Amino acid sequence: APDVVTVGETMAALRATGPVKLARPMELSVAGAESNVAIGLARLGHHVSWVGAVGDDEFGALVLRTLRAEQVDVSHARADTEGRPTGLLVREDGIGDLARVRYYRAGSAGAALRPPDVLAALRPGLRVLHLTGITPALGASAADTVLAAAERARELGVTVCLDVNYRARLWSTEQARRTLLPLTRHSDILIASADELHLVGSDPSLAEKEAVAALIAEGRREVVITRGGDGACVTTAEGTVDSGVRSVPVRDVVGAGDAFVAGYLSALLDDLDVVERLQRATATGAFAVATRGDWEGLPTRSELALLDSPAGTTLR
Ligand code: KDG
Repeated sequence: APDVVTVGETMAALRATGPVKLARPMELSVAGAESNVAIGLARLGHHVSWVGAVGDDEFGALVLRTLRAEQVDVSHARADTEGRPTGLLVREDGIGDLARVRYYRAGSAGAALRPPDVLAALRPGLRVLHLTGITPALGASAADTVLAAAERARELGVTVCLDVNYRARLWSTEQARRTLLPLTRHSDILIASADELHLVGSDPSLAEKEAVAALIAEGRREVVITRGGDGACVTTAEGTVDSGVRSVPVRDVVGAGDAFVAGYLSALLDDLDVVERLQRATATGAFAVATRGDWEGLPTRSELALLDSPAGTTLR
């Protein structure tokens, strides 16, 4: 039985090595914030189930095959029977580490997620339900599904983790706030960047410190604020802990947040304390940043320690 369930849309991902309009070659992979977390957890040896819908098409087969190969349980995933396609994401690499992402996911199978899809996967004994603010942005049915999942998990005593992950291409801040506020009230662990706090706090005008304190006062168990290359901090009722910074050569920052979450939840599942959770999270985040692709470079458990080898080490 899985320790973690996550629910979301996973798309086919095309990555161009330059402007698409110049017909550069593209690499095909898969992308989805929640499945990135699932892969990260599975690589670290945890039992994790991804719930979602794909099209009854080759991209859908690619998504399911990839997740299966990564030891992610897909027994609650389904292929759409009404002709909706698998969503697509196109990414163009720009100058340095700047990248542009475009979605082709309106009307996709993954956006047509319904509450029964995920409710069947939530069983007593499950430890964590991981959600992001991307899935509820896909439409009313997906938003209902995510909220229903959070409510059921709560009833079962399952820890609910919500990564805000605001995507401006999918919805406005007003829409996001309206949908994410009720979802936040069902979450135990809230993960956000400082500039996302106004989407999940009951008083959007509060500064970071006060906003975090208010979230804790309203019943969130842990509020994790991520700061990209500057690390992260966690606030609980006991106080705030800072991660410190890990410097790695930056190759590709997309997926770093998901890798961070995977490390954080992995350490939580291992019953490690907040300091150790942050340590593992910054380590897995660093792996994602230092390697190409959203999830391809995520570490296995034995690879975690490699980050501490001296620069230029060759393993033979
Ligand atoms: O977190 C990385 C994601 O941005 C990527 O995998 C695609 O889920 C995705 C999204 O909607 O942006």
